[in-house]
Amino acid sequence: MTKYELPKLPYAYDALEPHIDAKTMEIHHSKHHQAYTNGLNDALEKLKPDLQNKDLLEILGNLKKVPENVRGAINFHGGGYDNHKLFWNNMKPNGGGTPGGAIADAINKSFGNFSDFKEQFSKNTATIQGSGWGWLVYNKKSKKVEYKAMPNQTSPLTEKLVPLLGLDVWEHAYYLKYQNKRPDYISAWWNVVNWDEVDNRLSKAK
Ligand code: MN3
Repeated sequence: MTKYELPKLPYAYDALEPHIDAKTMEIHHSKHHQAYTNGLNDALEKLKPDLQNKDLLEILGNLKKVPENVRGAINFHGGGYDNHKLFWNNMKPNGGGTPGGAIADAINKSFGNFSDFKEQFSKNTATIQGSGWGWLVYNKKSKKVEYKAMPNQTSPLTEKLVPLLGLDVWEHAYYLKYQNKRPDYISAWWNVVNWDEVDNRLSKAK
């Protein structure tokens, strides 16, 4: 079986300063994401080769095929591995602003306009109870983008939704700089969103 490795960050740990501080990025990537990666490899080792060698996205999209005794671990660590991989690429230094192209059209169609989308996404993600993620996803059935809050590390893929843009609101993602002020972290995060990447993900999802 091929072991998963911690994906490299596409920028330096301090590249998202002052919005996301270097220490948080370093611990988040090198410790937390590493732990999900290790947990995923441990869980995969318990599966039979036919399932073990499947693409992770396919495994997450068909969790029922994973034997019950390993399903929880795949959901948590496999979701954690993929969510964080997405998260790093969803951000970039000097990001933010207003998106253009197909993603802008899709957001306007589903939420009315960008500012209403941003407000809804921020409010719903700020009020997630405990640990979880706020997501902008693509729903292949309705052919629309939607907002979806997910608990812990459960991937939107488990509900057949394609993740486009994710925001990690586990305390480990912001507590060093923002402490209990989750809404302040969310406001700052909009300044580092990589809209080109989100637009790319949408065109691949369609
Ligand atoms: Mn995290």
